[in-house]
Amino acid sequence: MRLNGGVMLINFAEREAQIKIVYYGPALAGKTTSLQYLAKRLNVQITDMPLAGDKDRTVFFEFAPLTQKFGNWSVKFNFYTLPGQPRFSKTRALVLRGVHGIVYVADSQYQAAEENLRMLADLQDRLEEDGQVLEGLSSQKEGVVPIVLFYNKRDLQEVMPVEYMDVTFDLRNWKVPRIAGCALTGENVLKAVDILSSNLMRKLSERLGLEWEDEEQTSKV
Ligand SMILES: Nc1nc2c(ncn2[C@@H]2O[C@H](COP(=O)(O)OP(=O)(O)O)[C@@H](O)[C@H]2O)c(=O)[nH]1
Ligand SMILES: [Mg+2]
Repeated sequence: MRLNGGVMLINFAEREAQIKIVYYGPALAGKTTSLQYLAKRLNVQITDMPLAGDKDRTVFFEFAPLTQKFGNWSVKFNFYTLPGQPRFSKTRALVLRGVHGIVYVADSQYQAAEENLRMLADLQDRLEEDGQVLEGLSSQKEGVVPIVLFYNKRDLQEVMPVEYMDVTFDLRNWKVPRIAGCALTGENVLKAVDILSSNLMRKLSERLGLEWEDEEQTSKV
């Protein structure tokens, strides 16, 4: 079932690379709101894409493409969000197929604590089915998927302290980037993508054998 899991789609003849980024996380955490802010700021269109779901249901998921120049290469970032209440794991697996990076949107409200962890475990399971693994969780070299944790809804009054959320995600042992923000106002939404895309571009440039200068190249993302 493994297609191009973890391996970037690179077309050397056309000097074009495609990178798939998925917003994952619990229902109502703010994935769609994040993508909407991103699309607005970067001036790209969001398309509702149909996906054949289970039991003849069609599930729609959001998709937004963003093309960036990188030297004489063209890099297309394809952003996807997990659909609303994806009851079927098959749907989640389909959206994830061929993913290169994850923005994990966690809801900072106390009542979401459990669901934040449950969907993260679900993400790991779905990736594992495709022979992939989240970064920082294994010494595996192939199929490692970079992730950034986005602690959303920091504008609300009653939210878990950031340090508390770090403990729930065991970030002392799991060395991945995290950033707190607010998808409604857009606070740190672009920053989260920037952290992830810098990581991905570093990997890509290693594969292409090119120099990669962080600040300069990703400032627009
Ligand atoms: N207060 C607050 N509400 C948010 C924030 N982000 C999203 N929401 C709200 O949470 C609800 C679910 O957001 P949505 O983006 O649809 O979640 P999704 O299911 O993860 O795609 C909506 O009513 C949003 O307006 C945020 O940062 N702060
Ligand atoms: Mg949504």
